[in-house]
Amino acid sequence: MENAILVGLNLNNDENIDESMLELSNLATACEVSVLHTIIQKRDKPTPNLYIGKGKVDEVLEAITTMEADLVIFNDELSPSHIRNLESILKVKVIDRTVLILDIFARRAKTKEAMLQVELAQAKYFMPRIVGLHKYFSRQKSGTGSKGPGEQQLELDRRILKNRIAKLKRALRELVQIRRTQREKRKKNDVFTVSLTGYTNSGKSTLMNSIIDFSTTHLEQYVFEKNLLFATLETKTRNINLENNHNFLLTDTVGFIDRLPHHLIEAFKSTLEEISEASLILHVIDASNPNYEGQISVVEKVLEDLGVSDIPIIYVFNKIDLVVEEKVFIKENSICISALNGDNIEQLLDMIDALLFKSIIKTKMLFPYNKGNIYSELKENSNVISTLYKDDGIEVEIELKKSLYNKYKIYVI
Ligand SMILES: Nc1nc2c(ncn2[C@@H]2O[C@H](COP(=O)(O)OP(=O)(O)OP(=O)(O)O)[C@@H](O)[C@H]2O)c(=O)[nH]1
Ligand SMILES: [Mg+2]
Repeated sequence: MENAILVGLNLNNDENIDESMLELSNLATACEVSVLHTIIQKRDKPTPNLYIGKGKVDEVLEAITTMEADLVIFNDELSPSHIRNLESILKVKVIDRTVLILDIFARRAKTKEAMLQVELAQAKYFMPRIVGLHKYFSRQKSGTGSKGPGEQQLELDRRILKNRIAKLKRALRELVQIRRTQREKRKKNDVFTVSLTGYTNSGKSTLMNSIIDFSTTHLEQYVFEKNLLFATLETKTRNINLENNHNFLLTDTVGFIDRLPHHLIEAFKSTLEEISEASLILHVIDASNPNYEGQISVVEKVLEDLGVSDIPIIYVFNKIDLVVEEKVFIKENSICISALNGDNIEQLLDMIDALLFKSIIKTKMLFPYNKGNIYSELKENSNVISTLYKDDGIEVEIELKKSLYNKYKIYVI
């Protein structure tokens, strides 16, 4: 177990700095690092050599000595030269928030795709830092940040890491192709998809399970939920069937965090494509978090980076059971729920239903027997409520999308 001092720079009097340091501490705990002390410095901008002021570095050094720390973790991504300069004075390993996040992702990745994605992000992060790493990997063979692209590769030179990056990209491209094909198939079937998105630990997976409970088919498997940062890395899709026989696919995926490393966003783009292709997004918010508004902004910024626009969003204020003080959640298209105890899930499903199926038309049609193929097509793509075999053809009561309605409206009776 490593013992760490946390260091944060409070730029421009950020009122959320304490929350941000608490989050860093949680990230450290998730990496099995024990946090001894937190040091914050107020400044307008980082210093060119040491990131924080020289006096503050002395304070950190003193804390390291008196508390016997063997690791210093900065709340922001440090440049390779900042790390080098700080390590030469502090004489212990210096890492940053990015390394912690990458480390957690590496610990959590289970599927081949997630492992490749994380390794790619790590390799890209370590690429410009490889010289410094040689130094401390020869000194210390384990610990946070070293579960990197693997010590093996780090012993090798930049060129080999570069080849590895190219190889990872190739392997990922193949997997992405498989995922795309699956999605295309779904699209052809004209099924709506709803994507769960939000800050990590906001309750996305719990909500998914809660919605599965309300689904009439009861056949779908639950997903993993836990009080853990980044409990979910792999995308999971489940079929949800509502009481009125409307159905849609619900997708759960990786959560976001403040200062999510851009290499990770890049590497996870293929996974996150699911979000950008959804018919509807449920933005799940931990309403009990004091900084829930800041978290909403982080998520909205990542969605923007992913090029998500024009997709309707429902703001789902979750964990409302934990909210004691009066708070007003003003956002249009929003709802307060508790995914844990099932409060307001039915109302949320009504909202989803109304948004998804608003352009759906309910009608009666009659298909002559020689047009049986159209009937078969519609049976696959629409919701056939009842079928009657009459002398002059097949009479159906049906709910279908506007486009299909327009195509076949000559059969309407
Ligand atoms: N009190 C309360 N706790 C909740 C609620 N919803 C989720 N939680 C808890 O919050 C924690 C995180 O829940 P998850 O569903 O795993 O969160 P997530 O958004 O999927 O998190 P990641 O996959 O890590 O991004 C778990 O301990 C849940 O039990 C809620 O409505 N009320
Ligand atoms: Mg989850």
